[in-house]
Amino acid sequence: MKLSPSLAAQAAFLTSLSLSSVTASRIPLESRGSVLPRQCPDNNTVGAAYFINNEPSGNYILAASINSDGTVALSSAIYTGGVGQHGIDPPSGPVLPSPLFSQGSVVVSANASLLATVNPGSNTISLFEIDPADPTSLKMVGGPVGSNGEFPVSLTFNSGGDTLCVMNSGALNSVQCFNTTDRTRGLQPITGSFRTLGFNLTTPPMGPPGSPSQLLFSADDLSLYVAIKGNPTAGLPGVLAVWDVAPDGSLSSNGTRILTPQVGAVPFALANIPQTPGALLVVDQARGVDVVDFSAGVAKAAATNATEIAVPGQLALCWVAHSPRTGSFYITDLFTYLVTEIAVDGMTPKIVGQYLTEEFGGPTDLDVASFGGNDYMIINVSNRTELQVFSLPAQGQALKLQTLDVAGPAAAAGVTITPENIVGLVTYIKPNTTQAC
Ligand SMILES: *[C@@H]1O[C@H](CO)[C@@H](O)[C@H](O)[C@H]1NC(C)=O
Ligand SMILES: *[C@@H]1O[C@H](CO)[C@@H](O)[C@H](O)[C@H]1NC(C)=O
Ligand SMILES: *[C@@H]1O[C@H](CO)[C@@H](O)[C@H](O)[C@H]1NC(C)=O
Ligand SMILES: *[C@@H]1O[C@H](CO)[C@@H](O)[C@H](O)[C@H]1NC(C)=O
Ligand SMILES: *[C@@H]1O[C@H](CO)[C@@H](O)[C@H](O)[C@H]1NC(C)=O
Ligand SMILES: *[C@@H]1O[C@H](CO)[C@@H](O)[C@H](O)[C@H]1NC(C)=O
Ligand SMILES: *[C@@H]1O[C@H](CO)[C@@H](O)[C@H](O)[C@H]1NC(C)=O
Ligand SMILES: *[C@@H]1O[C@H](CO)[C@@H](O)[C@H](O)[C@H]1NC(C)=O
Ligand SMILES: *[C@H]1O[C@H](CO)[C@@H](O)[C@H](O)[C@H]1NC(C)=O
Repeated sequence: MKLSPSLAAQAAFLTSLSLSSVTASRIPLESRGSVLPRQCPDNNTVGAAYFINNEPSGNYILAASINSDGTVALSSAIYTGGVGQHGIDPPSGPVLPSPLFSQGSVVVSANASLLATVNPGSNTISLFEIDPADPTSLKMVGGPVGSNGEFPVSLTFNSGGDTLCVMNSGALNSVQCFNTTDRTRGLQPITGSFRTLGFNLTTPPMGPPGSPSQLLFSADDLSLYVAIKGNPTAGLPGVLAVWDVAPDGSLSSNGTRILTPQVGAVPFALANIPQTPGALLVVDQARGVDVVDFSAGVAKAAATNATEIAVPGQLALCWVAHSPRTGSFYITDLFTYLVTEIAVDGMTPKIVGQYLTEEFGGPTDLDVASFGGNDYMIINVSNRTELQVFSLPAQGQALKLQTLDVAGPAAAAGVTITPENIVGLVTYIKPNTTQAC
């Protein structure tokens, strides 16, 4: 197994997370940031991209339309019925643009045309129906419901969209699943799906080190994965916890905890690998990218080391999205401003490209919108309050298409935007969209 530079060095970085340390260890690289010329005679709305402002005064979903040429435009703001909150950054550090230390704060089920968001300051989650004909229009289903824990930060739908699970990362850190099928009453807790994580955390939690990161259904819906970051300076390993999911939606009473070093020190984001059934990609803030093999069961996965690669020069490698068209995973690094493209062959990850978002940009959450034979990667560029769109015509060939200012339009619409609070980025494409240009 290949390791990135010394864990102690990484640990020092993680506890300081100082913004001024950024330039020192940047690696040189090519920028493919040229703007594509576009021809698009019939430029309609084909979908939407969503994120939340996560404000303590009121949590709003911001919806941007996605046009058939891949560009995005801010369109509407929808109240979630709850409030946002920022986790506690290291005492000596600045307030960071990663308020929940997580991936999956806003999620979509294309299958069920549903969107769900966390309200971290209310200990609730909210469910919305997406209008397939006008995806920037959302209708709340029932009302916000308790997350059965404190400081909810990550959500996951199963593939059918009839089950939604939430992970709480505060003093009461836990997992709870809900049935989404009652479109009148809204989310109904599933019996036997509450599990505590058992970590000694505060509300709001301190992070990023030591805080819960993400939960995710396996591709076959039979397992639920949870990633919790280690804290190298406190000597705490990262953890990947796994529960079996029964047909009635309940979770097994036994879970398995896979400790680092097998899965790395600071797991931040998870993704299923479609081309390798049972394989899970783990983005590790301290070590690079791991691929964990669950195809022969949980016990075997726990006993086998992950296949790991380091991403040279990485500083805060955190968020991941998959492109069906290129088959690659795209991973953002908050402090190098790079997106790293990873291809996975069987169990083996390899770097196939790196792209600069923008100097001092600070890319965070991202998603890939796939329609009409084209894929577009939409990235929240935190330090600029921007969305950036890249076209993904083929592996290794991401091309910057658009940079959209978000602060101006949001302020004009009267929606409060505090840059370091905003979080999440997820897309929805209208069913049967064949048009692209
Ligand atoms: C497509 O529509 C968007 C939003 O109206 C606009 O910003 C963009 O320039 C249009 N693209 C083309 C090629 O007309
Ligand atoms: C949609 O749900 C059905 C039924 O659960 C499932 O078979 C299918 O794979 C799902 N599609 C996606 C894209 O997840
Ligand atoms: C929990 O963490 C606090 C510090 O945040 C510490 O004072 C306390 O002893 C810990 N409790 C346990 C049971 O480890
Ligand atoms: C729970 O225990 C059963 C029986 O030993 C085992 O097959 C299964 O893999 C375990 N599940 C987890 C998530 O540890
Ligand atoms: C969800 O609720 C519906 C309607 O009550 C029921 O048919 C279905 O079995 C439930 N699913 C789960 C996973 O509990
Ligand atoms: C896993 O990695 C550790 C540390 O690098 C090593 O000591 C151990 O032998 C490896 N185990 C397997 C099963 O490869
Ligand atoms: C944010 O932008 C400012 C101004 O360009 C820059 O000085 C600062 O280093 C940037 N912060 C990060 C985290 O990139
Ligand atoms: C999309 O296509 C599927 C299968 O071709 C069809 O069943 C469905 O009705 C279509 N949906 C819409 C909204 O046109
Ligand atoms: C992206 O999120 C960060 C916080 O995580 C925020 O600072 C930034 O303004 C966001 N940008 C957009 C376009 O939403």
